[in-house]
Amino acid sequence: MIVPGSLLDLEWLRSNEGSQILNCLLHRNGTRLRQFGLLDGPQIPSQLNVEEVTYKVMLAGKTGVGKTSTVAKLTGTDVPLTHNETPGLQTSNLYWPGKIKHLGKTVLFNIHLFDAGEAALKRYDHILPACKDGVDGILFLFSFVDKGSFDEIPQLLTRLTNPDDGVCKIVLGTKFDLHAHSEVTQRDIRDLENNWQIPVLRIRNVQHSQQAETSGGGVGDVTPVLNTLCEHLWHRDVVISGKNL
Ligand SMILES: Nc1nc2c(ncn2[C@@H]2O[C@H](COP(=O)(O)OP(=O)(O)OP(=O)(O)O)[C@@H](O)[C@H]2O)c(=O)[nH]1
Ligand SMILES: [Mg+2]
Repeated sequence: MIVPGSLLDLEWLRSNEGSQILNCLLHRNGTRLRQFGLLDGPQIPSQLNVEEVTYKVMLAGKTGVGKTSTVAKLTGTDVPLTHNETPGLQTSNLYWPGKIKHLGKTVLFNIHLFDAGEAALKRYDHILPACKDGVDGILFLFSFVDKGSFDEIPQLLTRLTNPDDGVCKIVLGTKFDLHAHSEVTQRDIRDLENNWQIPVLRIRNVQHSQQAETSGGGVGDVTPVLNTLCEHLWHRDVVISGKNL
């Protein structure tokens, strides 16, 4: 497993250059990422010399675990308050910047998220191949308040990936705001990380306004998840291209 901060400079986002680029990606109030259309990507001043890289990432996990809510939280849209099964396949994209330490290069990660409802995946055979085709990374989701969803993760890992496929794999525990009622222990998480050599992250998919009241809110909530995802996607490219770190 790679050490956080070994490839991406995690402090860089707070630098002048980092915050200038981040501001181009955020809403004016600075609390969430902005949506961009197909033909109107972020306008980053050309003198900042930013290279854009595109990745496809799918979300997997039991129904109701929070895949659609996680996409909303990460992309800066409204998190659904109730569970509506995702009907088929939904795609969204987000931009997140990073500074590659060993190259001193600034990169804009353009991440396409593929979110399929679990019921639709079971009902239609063609959805899973569409998600897996050319996929660079998979986020495996479980909910802290549903042990069953955690116990399904190894099965999902075996079903969707193999150790040599080069796909970047990250496990994400949702509903961490309800951790007082958690059915998943720290030990369960440590064992999963050690057995599969995969990082396990945590996310609270609560509305930005709710979150702001409790813990400062804003884009800071999603920064650790996005940094880790980008760092692992970049690491995968480094491994695939056989370059030394
Ligand atoms: N408190 C809390 N609720 C959450 C969190 N994430 C998701 N939820 C709630 O969990 C329910 C299900 O979330 P969805 O995102 O629709 O679940 P899904 O995995 O997309 O489900 P399918 O589309 O059926 O596969 C919704 O009521 C969300 O509001 C979280 O981090 N905290
Ligand atoms: Mg859904």
